[in-house]
Formats: sequence, C-alpha cells, structure tokens
Amino acid sequence: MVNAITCGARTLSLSHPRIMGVLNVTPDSFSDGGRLYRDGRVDTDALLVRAEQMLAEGADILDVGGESTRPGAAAVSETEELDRVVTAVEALVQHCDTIISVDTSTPKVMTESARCGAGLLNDVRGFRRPQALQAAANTGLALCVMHMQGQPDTMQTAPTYADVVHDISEFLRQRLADLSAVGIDLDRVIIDPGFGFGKTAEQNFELLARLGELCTKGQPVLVGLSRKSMISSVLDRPPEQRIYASVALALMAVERGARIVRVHDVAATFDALSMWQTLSQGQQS
Ligand code: 7PJ
Repeated sequence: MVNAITCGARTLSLSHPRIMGVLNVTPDSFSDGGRLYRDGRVDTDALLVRAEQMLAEGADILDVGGESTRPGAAAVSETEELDRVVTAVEALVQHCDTIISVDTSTPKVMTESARCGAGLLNDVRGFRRPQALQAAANTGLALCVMHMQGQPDTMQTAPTYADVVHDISEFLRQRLADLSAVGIDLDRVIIDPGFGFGKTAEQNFELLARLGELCTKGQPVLVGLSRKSMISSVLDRPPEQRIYASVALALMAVERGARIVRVHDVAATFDALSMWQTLSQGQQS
C-alpha cells in the first residue's frame, strides 16, 4: 500500500486520513452555489478567505473546480474554465502553503494548472477526453482517476451495472493500465469510485458498504460523498443541511479504507476523523 504520494513539489503522507476541501469557482455549483464567483468572475478575495478557513480547520488539499458537473449544468467553454482555474490556482499557490488540486477534464487546463504550481489533477472523467492522458502524463503531477458511467447531463438516467463494485474495479484497473502505458508512475495515482456519477442511491450505498473491496487494490482511494444526493434518498434535506450525514458517510468510508475524503465541511469532518484516528491508533498498539 502506498504510504505517501508526491504531488508536484510537495509530498502528502497517507499515514492517516486526509481531507480535501472543495473550492468551486463556478456560478452554478449544486452544493455551495457560486459564493466564490461573482459578477462573471472568480472572487479572489472570497476564495482566499475560504481557503485559509479550510486550512485552519484541517484541510490538507484544496480542490479547485471551474466546471460544474451537476446534472443539467451549462457547459463551460475551455477559455472560460481556463480563466477561472488559472485565476484561482495562481492566487492559492501564492498565498496558501498547501497542495492545490484541480478538478478538471480539460487537457489545456491540466497543463496550465501544472505551470501555475498545482500538485494534483483530479478528473471526474478519468482522463478519457482526447489528449487528457498525455497532458496529465506530461505534467508529472499526482492524478486522481475517478469512475463515472455516462456523461454528467444524462448519467443519472437508469445507470446499470452487472455488479457495481466489480464493474467499477474493472474500469479503474483498465484506466491504471492505460495510465501506465503512457509512462505514468502508478505511485502517483489515486483512485475514486465516483459516488453519484452514474449511480442510483442504492448503487451508491452498496458501493460504500463494499468499499473495502476497492481499497485493497494498492492505490490510495479518495471518496467524495459530501452533501451528495444519495443523502436525500434517506433524509429530505437541501445540500446545506446534509453536513451531519456527510460526516457520517466520510467516517464510514475511512473505516472501510478510504485515505482521502473530498468535503465541503472541513471542520466537522476533521473532528470526526480525529476521533477515528485516535481509536484506530489505540487498536494498533
Ligand atoms: C467528486 C469530484 C468526487 C472526485 C465532484 C460534488 C460534485 N472529484 N468532483 N470525487 N465530485 N475525485 O462535489 O458533489 O466524488 S463534483
């Protein structure tokens, strides 16, 4: 099992669970809608305030996204995404002493993010767009490869699997082979089953229940469960009232072997994971 991951100039130890804080620089994010984006541009001051707050609360990585993948979200042009992401990454790299991750599927955005000092490329499409694999390989950065069935606008229309865990494992295994074939060192690669991306609530819960089966593949596993709609299949709550449920899901994922959790609510998650860590250390000794 990989115990640390090189993210550009920085190294992230995975000896304990890590927190990735979400920074959406989009006008139309489903969960924290547009607070870092105002009057048609990234609000850099608000972004840095939020980033500093997340770091103070215990975030280890900050994940910047300039494209909303919410079902039905408007498509963003490459120029627009590039402008949002570069503005945000430049500001964050200059002011924050941490690993900056970029949530993108766009090859040009990958290349430019690396040039600006990002440490991790996080692609919900698993580097499947034309040229994405090569662009990612050329950066030399750490990569997070996520599973998604279908495309964001239609992915929730009757997703089907023979066996959700097996099918996702197989997809990820094939992607790792493809990454390796273009020369990417798999020690720099994180895998993610992609909760909510082409999965029914039932499939998401089965995936979580059986997450341990994915966590034994050798690659560190990252999960994004924060405020997702699988919660609303159980509790009728709008995204901003899904914090307690999100913390519970993050904890269950870590208990099953996830090493990094991608969250909107860093403080709450940090406290919960600190308790988990204390207990798990006690069990080892
Ligand atoms: C995920 C993500 C996730 C990774 C989003 C949302 C939708 N990246 N980007 N994993 N989700 N790696 O935050 O609800 O689950 S955007």
